[in-house]
Amino acid sequence: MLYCTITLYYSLVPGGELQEKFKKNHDIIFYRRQRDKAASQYFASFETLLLTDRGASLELCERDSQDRLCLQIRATQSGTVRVSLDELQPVKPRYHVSDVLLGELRYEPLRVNWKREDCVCLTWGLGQYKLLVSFSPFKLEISCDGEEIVTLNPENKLYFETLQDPTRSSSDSCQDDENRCGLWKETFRQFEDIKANGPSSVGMDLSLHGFKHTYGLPEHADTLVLKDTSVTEAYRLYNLDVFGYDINSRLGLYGSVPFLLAHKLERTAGVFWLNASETLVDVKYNPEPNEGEDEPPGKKSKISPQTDVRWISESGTIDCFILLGPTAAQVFSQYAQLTGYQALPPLFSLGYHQCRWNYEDEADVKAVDAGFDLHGIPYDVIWLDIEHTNGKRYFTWDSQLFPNPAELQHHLQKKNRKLVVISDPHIKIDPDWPLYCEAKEGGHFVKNREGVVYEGTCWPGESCYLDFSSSKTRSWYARQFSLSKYEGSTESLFVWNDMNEPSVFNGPEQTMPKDAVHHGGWEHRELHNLYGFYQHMATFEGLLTRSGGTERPFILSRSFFAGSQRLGAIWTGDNVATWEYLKISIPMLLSLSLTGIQFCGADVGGFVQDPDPELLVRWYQAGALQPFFRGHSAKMTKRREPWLFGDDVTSAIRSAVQDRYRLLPYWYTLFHQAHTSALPPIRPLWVEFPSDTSMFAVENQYMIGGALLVCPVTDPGVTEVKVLLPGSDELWYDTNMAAVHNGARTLDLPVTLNTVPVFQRGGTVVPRRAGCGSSTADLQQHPITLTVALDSKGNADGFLYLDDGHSFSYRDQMQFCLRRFTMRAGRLVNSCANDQGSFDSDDKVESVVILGLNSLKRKPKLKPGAPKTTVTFEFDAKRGPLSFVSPYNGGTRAQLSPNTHCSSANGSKPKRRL
Ligand code: NBV
Repeated sequence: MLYCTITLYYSLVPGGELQEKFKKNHDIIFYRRQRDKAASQYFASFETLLLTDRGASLELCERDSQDRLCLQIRATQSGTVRVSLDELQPVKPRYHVSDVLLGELRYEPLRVNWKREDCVCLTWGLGQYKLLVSFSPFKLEISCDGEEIVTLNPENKLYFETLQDPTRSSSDSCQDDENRCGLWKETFRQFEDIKANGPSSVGMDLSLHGFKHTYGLPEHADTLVLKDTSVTEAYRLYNLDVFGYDINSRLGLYGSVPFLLAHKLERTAGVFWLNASETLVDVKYNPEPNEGEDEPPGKKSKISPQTDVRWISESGTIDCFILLGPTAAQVFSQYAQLTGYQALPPLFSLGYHQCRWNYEDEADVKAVDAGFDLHGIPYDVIWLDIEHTNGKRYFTWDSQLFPNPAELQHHLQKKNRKLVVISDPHIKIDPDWPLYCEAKEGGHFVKNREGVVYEGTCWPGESCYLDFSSSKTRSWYARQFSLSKYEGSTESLFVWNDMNEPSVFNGPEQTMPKDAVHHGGWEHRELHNLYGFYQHMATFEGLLTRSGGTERPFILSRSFFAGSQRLGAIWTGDNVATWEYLKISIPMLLSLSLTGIQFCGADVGGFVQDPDPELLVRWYQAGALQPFFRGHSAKMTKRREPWLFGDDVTSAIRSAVQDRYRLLPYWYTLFHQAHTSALPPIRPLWVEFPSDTSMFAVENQYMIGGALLVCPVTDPGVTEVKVLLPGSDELWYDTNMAAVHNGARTLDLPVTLNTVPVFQRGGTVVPRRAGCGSSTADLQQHPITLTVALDSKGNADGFLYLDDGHSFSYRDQMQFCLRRFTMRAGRLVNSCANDQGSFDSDDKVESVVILGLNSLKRKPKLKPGAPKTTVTFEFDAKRGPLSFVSPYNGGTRAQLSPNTHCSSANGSKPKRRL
């Protein structure tokens, strides 16, 4: 039976009223305290300014309280400004987030550009950026070539609650001052939170000049463009297990990335607030006044729009990074230089995953596996949820249901398929279970405020929670994944970390009490949002060590933080099988992608409730176009393997999954790009069309890489969808119909149940496999095909990345191949795009489809459709394996026949292998 607390968002309080399980803004006392506080006045003094070769430091003093802060300003060459604030002389150290930033950054020396009594202007590098520090009151303005970009503390909302000595501070007394409530103790429902450090919140405001659109701050089930929170709840960043979460809500879900992006014509900027405690973010858009409203007619308004953002965290310090772009690509790269790049997924994990809570037993798993073969649907991974264990003891197997787990994995592995098993962070209290005893003796559990091991309830009943914030505990946990320790596991077993917010059924807001204590004596409140990140990190270490450091791990985690992209994949948790949830999955995944979490997906079909067949098909079609592609369903739902709904449904799902497999060379190339340059594989339209304001809020369509525009159907019973095709200079080729459309228009596209609207942008080359096989390993047998979609000048460009798909040899031995395909004036050139790599494989390009020859004004010397067209091509053989076995025919959509004639630019025949 499903544990009853999970279904209860609300519970009855005496009097029969419903009370919510999760806090609303007004229940969050530190947030209220900051919001209600009159503006503070921090002053700086020039005498305290210290310039070193790594930046500047300055002392700030609050006028009334005389609290003193230490401000550090640092800047990197790549265009990031770091502003850090901590108490100058704290009564005890405050928590600083470690393990999220990649390492020590390289800062530039700051120099004084000019100074006055009340301010100093600093600059660095080539001098285009300036930092104006005003002393009274303190403010910081960042500008580029005279244009203001961001102002910190424009409204004097900077507020740092300095730690007090508990023995000398007066206790809570709500009578004399309402704001004193909750300073040292707070009660929410039946839960008491004793604050060992008393009030410790930090907050600051900033203005983004000229910006009217902001994005990011996952995880919320909400729109892509952030809402103005003066009329709604603030964005809450607090990792919570919210079963069947509400949509259009700012309630914090399973993970948090405190990173916000802002975009306007000619600039994208980012703000990263590195703090792991509960955080609320208010966004306020200030539109520009209508021209002439405040100023004489005819005079252009000097007041530009601006967005005000206010960050408030419960504890820790202020460590705020301003990423200056100016392009979106630069912001992605600046952010990745801080928190890391997307891990390159093993190829199998980009295939389709089949999950259910639960596949009952070994026979069930084998039958489902066989079902995919029988129905010709490729898939790579089958998953086991919590029921596979012996009484929810992770790292064990139910001996009745899964008596031969290793044999099961070999059975799957013979078909090159993998098994993923769940491993949650709670550990059943069972003195007869060696793993529990070892963890207890090793001091690996989180403690309560009294200093004894904290106990909470979860799936196994009474449980303890591993303290992954300790590197010792992470290594201990990592060792549990070794093949010798984890009985029944093999190299083809991979891992799923669930419930790692952490979820505690009997905890406040179904999570761990904030006054629980971690390694080093840190309260849970300091690092709550890092808990899942740390479990993910420990599991990553486990799988990495298991292979002696040679194989790429695959781990799916529900909870995450900034930097989780380095560790694997993330999914959007317990969604519901309705059209609204299908729709919201797109902005949710785009927000994750913008904030670095690029290997992300949503449960296909919806986790809770039963989808009708049409919804299921549409969800597969949408899921096949999302980075992580997994069908999943809850225990209480009906079975929904793709072949259970009749031939039409099976065939539509088959075709969506097969298309995904054929497109994997493109996806893999995009992931290589994410891994090396931080560009997200799926991108909102504004990222590709930054100067087209009509794209800034589009969230039902997006780009896969720079080449494919997709518009999944997310409404029932439709026979037509409206597709926005951007760019007046663009051509868009309908990949289903081979029709070409001009950009800057809305297309009314007729659709059937089988239509998946995908358009290839003119000027691009998309690599695919010619067939799809039954798994990604099988897929490799098929040759590559290229779809060259010409732009209006007859040009096109694209890349293909190849490596062994599973190991780190691409990194350690440079065994990879990156090819570039360039079409110019009727000549297609296949050249090496990175000559540091070398990779031996049998891959070959078998066919080239050229789209758009007919629409060219000056046609290259190709005769569309002619059986023996001679086409010029050039083949740069430099250290790459890819050969054209049968180069192409020119035709608007002519598939190559293997014996088509060709000649190369240099007259030589292409070699088969390099
Ligand atoms: O482990 C059971 C489920 C899992 O299937 C789902 O994907 C997770 O998001 N898990 C949550 C626990 C409870 C769900 C009600």
